[in-house]
Parts: sequence; structure tokens; C-alpha cells
Amino acid sequence: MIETRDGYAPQKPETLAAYLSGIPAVRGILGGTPERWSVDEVGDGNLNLVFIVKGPSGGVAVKQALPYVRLVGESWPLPLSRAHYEHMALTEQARLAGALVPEIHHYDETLALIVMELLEPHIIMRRGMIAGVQYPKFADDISTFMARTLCLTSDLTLTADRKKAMIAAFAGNTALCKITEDLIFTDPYRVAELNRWTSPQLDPYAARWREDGDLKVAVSRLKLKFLSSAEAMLHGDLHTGSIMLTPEDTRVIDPEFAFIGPMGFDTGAIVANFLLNFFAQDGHEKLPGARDHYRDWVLGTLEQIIGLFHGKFLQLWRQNPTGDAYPPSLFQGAEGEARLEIERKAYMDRLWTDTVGFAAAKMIRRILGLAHNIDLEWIEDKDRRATCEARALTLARDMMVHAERYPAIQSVTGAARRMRQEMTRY
Ligand code: SR1
Ligand code: MG
Repeated sequence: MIETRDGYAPQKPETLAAYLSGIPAVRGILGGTPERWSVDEVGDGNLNLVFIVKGPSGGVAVKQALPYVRLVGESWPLPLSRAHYEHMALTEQARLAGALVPEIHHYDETLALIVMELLEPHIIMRRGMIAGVQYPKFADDISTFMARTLCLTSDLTLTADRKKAMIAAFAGNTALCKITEDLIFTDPYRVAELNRWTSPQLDPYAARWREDGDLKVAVSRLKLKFLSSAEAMLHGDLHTGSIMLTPEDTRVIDPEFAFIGPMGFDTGAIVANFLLNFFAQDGHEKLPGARDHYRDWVLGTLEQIIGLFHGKFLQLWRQNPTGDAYPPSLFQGAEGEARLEIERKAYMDRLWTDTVGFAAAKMIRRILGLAHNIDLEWIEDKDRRATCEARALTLARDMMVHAERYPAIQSVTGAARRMRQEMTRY
């Protein structure tokens, strides 16, 4: 059933200007009177309405939840409460990672609507990477975002009561988690009405993935971890479509899938989307080899991200021994500290193994499931696209079933390079 709520109505450009004129802070940013404001609906995501509103002195972005999945239509209802979780996550992320998220100007719980900073001249990162744009600050920024939002909301640094309060606060975001549980961990491995892939080229891959017992066990283990490991507050959908940036400034947007889950789900999202973009470059280069330099940037940046994340996370853990896990009283003196340092290394190794598995799941879902990436979708020649996708699928399967073969990010990037060279056609 489509949710209804007293006072809720999806906004249109005409109604939105009148609504915003009643909010002094927003009126002040836009300047002038509502008749002089331009309002454009620009949403191209899967779920929501997004408006850009500009006035004589400034602009704002407005995001409003619809009571259904925009990509599919009213046949797939979705609760408006996702705006509540998004607002809560944005507030928490702003506390932890400051300028790496957009500023919120206004939140309306009834309208499920958030008015936030207009990010200009930022673009969605996925579009920049398809065009071959390099972002020299990105590795530093996203590694800071992930290290701070994950480490500082985990039991490594939080007391148990604060951690449990956080679990309780996000526990109701079940509908959004259910989307992930179905679309990432289940549907690509079974016959599902909404699955799609580059057909007929990838028909044999889709059939094999549905019959692969080892793969289905591996993805089910990851699903169990997603369902049951309340490690830290996740963004929950940290792909390159959830990042707006310029070469100088990075902002992470759209945390409506936020909940308390396994950290590797967020770190894996970044790995997956960089690998998908790496494989997609063959479909976008005008001449063979024209994007070699960019491919190097993509994989080099991914290596930097993971290396920086590792160092920053450990530093935060060492500097904030305030969590109820690993009580300092158990690790006193030089010997205790040395023992704890060995354990920290083991913890980071486990997190990396999770990252590899979740990255693989996120690559497969974007090729065999409902929601695809424009990195690959925009490759018009279906044979070329299928070759890019087959390489990504084959690497992802190996990463998921044999995560132990990928003990470091360099083993992943090396395998991606080899896969591209050795698999010449789907
Ligand atoms: C029906 S929603 C499909 C996907 O869009 C979002 O960006 C999430 O990735 C979700 O899985
Ligand atoms: Mg989104």
C-alpha cells in the first residue's frame, strides 16, 4: 500500500516556491521574492524527487521522498520515513566528518523533505569518472569520511550504551535494508522479475551465476553479515553516484540507506564502483589505449584510498580508546599495548576480507540485477559493453568465492589489470 500522511504531498515547482518562502533561513539564502526564483526538478536517482531552486542571491537543493520507488513506480511502495533516517545520518556525518557532507538548511518530517546546500559547480562523481576527470583530493577525502564515520560509531570508540542507542535510532530503516538484502544479496542469483542484463550476450553468465553453488553460499554468508553485524553507522549506499565533487572539494550525499551494519559494506562499495569504472573505460575510449592513463589513475587512486583508510582508521582507534570493546585495563603496559596492536592488525585484516566480499556482491548486482551503473549502461555497443561486464563479473566471482586470494588492494588491482588483458571477449 502506498503510504499516506496528513500534510504530505509530493512537491511540484509551483508549490515548492511557496513552501520555501515560508522558511526565513531559506528565503534569506535565495533572496528576492518567490516569483523571481527558478525551480527545476532534476532527480535522476532511483528513489526521490530532487529540486534545484535558485534566487537572486543564492540557491538550495531540495530532496523529497516519494511513497514509492521512482525507478519502478507505484507498484513498489516505499516508506517516507527514509527521509528521517537520511536526515539523522547527515546530521551524524556532519558531526563526524564536517565539510565532507552538504549543509542542511531545513528539515520537514511531515513532507519527508530536506533543504540543503546547493553544491555548485560539483557534479556526480560517476559522471566525472565516465568523462575521464581526475580528482586529486578524493583519496584523502573519502578515506577520512570512511575512517571517521565508521571507527567513531563503532564499539572500538563508543561506550555500549551510546552504541546501543545508535542501533535503536536506525533500527526502523528496515524497508531500505530490505532493498539491499533483495537486490544485492539475493535477486542476481535467482530468477527475479526485475533482473536485467546485456542480453543475449550475457545470458550464459546470468544462467551460470544462478547455478553456482559456491557463489550462492559465499553471497549468503555476506548477506548474513549484513543482516546481523551491527558494527558501525553505515552510509549504506556509498557508490560514486552518492558523491558530488570538484577536483578541490568532495561531498558525500544521499545516506538514506543508513543503518548500523558491517563496515566492509561501505568500504566495499567504493572498491566495487572504482573497479566497475575501470572496466567500463574500454567502452568509453575513442581509440584503444586512449584511456590508459585514466585507468592508471582509477586503480592508483583506489590503492591510495584503501591505504589511507587503513592508516586513518588505526590512528583513530589508537587515539580514542574509549569504546567498551578492548578495555584499556586489559592491555596495560608495553606488553599489553603490543598485544593490542597485533589484534588491531587482525581486525583490519578481517575488515579487508569483508571489503573484498561486499565489493564483489556490489559489482555483480550492477550487472545482473535491477539497478545498473551508467558507467556501463552508457556504452552503446552491446558487444563492447558485454566484454567490460564479463570481465567485471568474472573478477567479482573470484573475489567473492576466494577472498583469501586477495590479501591486499594491490592483489585486487593487479587481478583487474590481468582480467582486462586476458579476457578479450565476453
Ligand atoms: C530500487 S532502489 C535501487 C538502488 O538504488 C539505490 O541507489 C540503491 O543502490 C538501491 O539498491
Ligand atoms: Mg541514492
